[in-house]
Parts: sequence; C-alpha cells; structure tokens
Amino acid sequence: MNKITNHMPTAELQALDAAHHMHPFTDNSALAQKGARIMTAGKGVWLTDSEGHRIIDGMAGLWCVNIGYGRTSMGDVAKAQMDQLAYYNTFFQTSHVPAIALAAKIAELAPEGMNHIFFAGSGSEANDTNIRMVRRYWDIKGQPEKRIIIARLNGYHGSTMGGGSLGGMSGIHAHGGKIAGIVHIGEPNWWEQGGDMTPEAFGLMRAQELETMILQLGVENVGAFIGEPVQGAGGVIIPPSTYWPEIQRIVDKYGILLIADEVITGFGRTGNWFGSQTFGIKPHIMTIAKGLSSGYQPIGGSIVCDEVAEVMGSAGDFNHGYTYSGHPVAAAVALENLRILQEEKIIEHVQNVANPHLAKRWAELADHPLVGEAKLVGLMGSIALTPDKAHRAKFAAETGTVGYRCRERCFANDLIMRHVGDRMIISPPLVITPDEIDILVDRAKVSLDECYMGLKADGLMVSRG
Ligand code: PXG
Repeated sequence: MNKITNHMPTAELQALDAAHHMHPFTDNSALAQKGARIMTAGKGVWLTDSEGHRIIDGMAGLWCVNIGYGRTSMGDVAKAQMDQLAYYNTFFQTSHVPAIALAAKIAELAPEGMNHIFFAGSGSEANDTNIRMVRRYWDIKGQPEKRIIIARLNGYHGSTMGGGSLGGMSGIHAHGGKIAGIVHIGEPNWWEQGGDMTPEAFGLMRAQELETMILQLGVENVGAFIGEPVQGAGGVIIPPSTYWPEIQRIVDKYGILLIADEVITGFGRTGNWFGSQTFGIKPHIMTIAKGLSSGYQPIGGSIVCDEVAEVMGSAGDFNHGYTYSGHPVAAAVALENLRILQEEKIIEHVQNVANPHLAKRWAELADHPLVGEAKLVGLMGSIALTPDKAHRAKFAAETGTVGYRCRERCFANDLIMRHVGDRMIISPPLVITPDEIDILVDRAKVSLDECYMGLKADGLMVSRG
C-alpha cells in the first residue's frame, strides 16, 4: 500500500509535492517556497484541507463538481463497471454499454437535432476533435480551403496545441506557439472595453467583428466560429444581450459552422442544460466536459448536429480518436452524474432556488467600495474590482495584483473564490443551498473588506493614469 497518506504532516506532504509534482499553470518554484494547500476530503460544497479547515468551494473544483463532492453512488458505479468491463475501445467496430447509454442520454438532453456524440478524455481533446472535424467536414463537402476557425481574444478552449490555439490568451500562445489557421476577434467585455458605449451597442459592435473578419478572410476560407456562451476562464464575461443574436445572424448568413464551447456552461451551470439554451444559440457542435461527469472521472466530447454527423459519416473513416474515447468507467460515472442531475432536479434548483438567492446576495457586493459591477448568470458570477466605480477604472498596479490580494484574503477566510486579473469569479457546485450561499457571500464580504483595508494602507486604491 502507498505510504503517503492523509495522516502525514502537511509540511512533509508539501515537501514531497514540491520535490516531484509539476503543477499546471503554476510558478512551481514560488509554490515550492510557499507550500501548496493540500485538500484531503470533500462533501457537498465543502472541502477539508490537511490542517482540518473546512473550506467552502466557490469554484466547484475547476468549474466542474456540479453535483457536489462525496456522492458515494458515483464510486459504486465506477467499481461495478471496473469489475464488469474495466476497459475496452470503441475503434475497430466494437462498442460497449456505457458508451452507448451515455451517448443516447446526452442526445436526449441536447438541443433538438444534436444527436451524435464523439467522446474525448477532456475539454481540450474535444476541441482538438472539433478543429479536425470542421476541416474534414469541409473537405468532404468539396471546399477544403475552408480551414480557418475564428475564435475570440481572451477565450479559453483548453491547453493542448489545438485548444490553446483556439483560446485567445497570449500567455498560452507565448509558451509553445499556436497552430496555423486560427484567428481571433474581440471579446464582448463591456466593463473593460466598452468605453462610452451602452452594453447593447458594444455587444453588437463586437459581434460584427465576426462579419468584418469573414469578409476580410473571404468566406471561402472560413470553416467555423467558436465561442463560450459565457467566457469562464477569461473572467466570467457575460455578454450583452445583443451579442449572441448578432453572432447567430452572421453565422447563418455566411453558412459557417458554429461551435459553442459548453465545457463550463454545460450541464446546468447557467440554469439550463446548456448555455446555448440560455442565450438562444443554435450551434452545430458543442464541446462538453467538466459537468458531464461532475469531475468524478475525466471525460469530454463533442455533441454534433445531424447534418455534420451525416457528412462525416458519408466518406469513410475519420482518422481521429483517443484510447479513452468513451472510456467505460468514465462513461458509466457520467451517466450516473446525469441521473443525479435529472432525478434530483438540480437544474430546477439552480433556476428556482439557488440563482434567485445568489442573485440577491451577489448584487449586494456591488455596493462595496472596491467593487464596480457584480454579474451573475445561473451559478456563474463575477465582480470587477476597481479603484473608481464611476469611471470603471483599472488599478495603477499591474493587472492582477489586486485580484491576487483579494484571492489570498478569500483563501485565508476558507472561501475559494478565484481571481482573473482584477475580477473575482465564482462557480459553486449547483447543489449549493441558500444557507451555504449566505456563508459564501458573507465570507466574500469579509475578504473584500480586508483586501480594501490592505489596499488603502498600501496606497494601492489608485487609478491607472
Ligand atoms: N473549454 C472551456 C470553455 C474550458 O473552460 C476547456 C475547454 C478545456 O478543458 P480541459 O478538460 O482540457 O481542461 C476548458 C477548461 C481556469 C481554468 O483557470 C479553466 C479551465 C481549465 C483550467 C483552468 O479557470 N477550463
């Protein structure tokens, strides 16, 4: 048996972690100095760390633990499937019950006309599938030059070469480069970039960048547009109401494929099964992962509309797939997750209970002297920190300095609330109760107060010139 256990002293675990474990998206030498916070258990919306603190998880792990931690039926299903058939592939004219059942279930939940699922192990992998599927689709249709995919600055679509290239984050492109044939347009981030425009006018303008880009590239060269219904990792940027209808108009007009990256927004996060339903988007392909299994097993995929699936099936093999496409244990666990979401009416809980209560409490934060706007859709929310609300000003300090300080106060107060630049974001498990929402918001307020006092003491409540 493993000798490294929960019972080891935190410092020893941290030392081993620092010696051997390379963390993703992390300055590993800085972390080695400080020591990682080590999580040991989870139940509902609560985490326990190696020091015995009970932490309220405002991020559902990494936007994924929709049904909450500690659901024992998930483990029961995993064990039963491992005992029955731990692994088999779906490549060479074989299939198995969990992949069949999960694909059928997803098709039942997905919007009309989206009845086909290509499985992957993660959201990044699924987006790599999407790039290849879009290009193969246009090849088969006799338009092989339609290879370019238009995406958005500050979008996030994963960190494989394909996913990282679709994403519009320069820091990711800087580490390893970007594949050819992907271009980016602006993001619908009114708070930071809207200037004197109304949010509605700004949303329209940003959507129209898609049309400008299509015309500039030539529609004969453009295969698809990809966007997250709500940008998640980019800071929970909820687009103005005008944005998606205009994107849809443009996509329809030019006949390019629309990919909705639902990795975060899928499976209840915005109060419907998919963010596309919340925002009235009609995609050809949806990327899914995270909430598909609530993070209990790694699994992702692409939900593909009938027309694209028909074309893909009309010309022999699609030379693409992963060893773990439709992995039976992951698929069985995802199926159990969907059963729980459905039978416990968790999406109805988001709509009727959790969102209304959080909306009320979250809006209170806009009154805090450090907070500009407080936004929420379903159970994904953000607040913009600012030294001057009236002017939506940025801090003079380097972007992220204040956000990081606020995050540190949250962490110290046993609340997980992330920062993206100087925005604070939440995405709690969908099962969160009104009482737990009160605890979350109360801890956020205390943390904001502490952060504000610290900023004043350090002379950081200063606008950028
Ligand atoms: N698309 C979207 C919209 C995502 O949010 C991915 C694709 C990639 O999924 P995988 O399973 O390959 O990670 C994601 C993932 C953050 C953060 O800092 C967000 C994600 C991943 C890691 C960090 O908010 N989202």
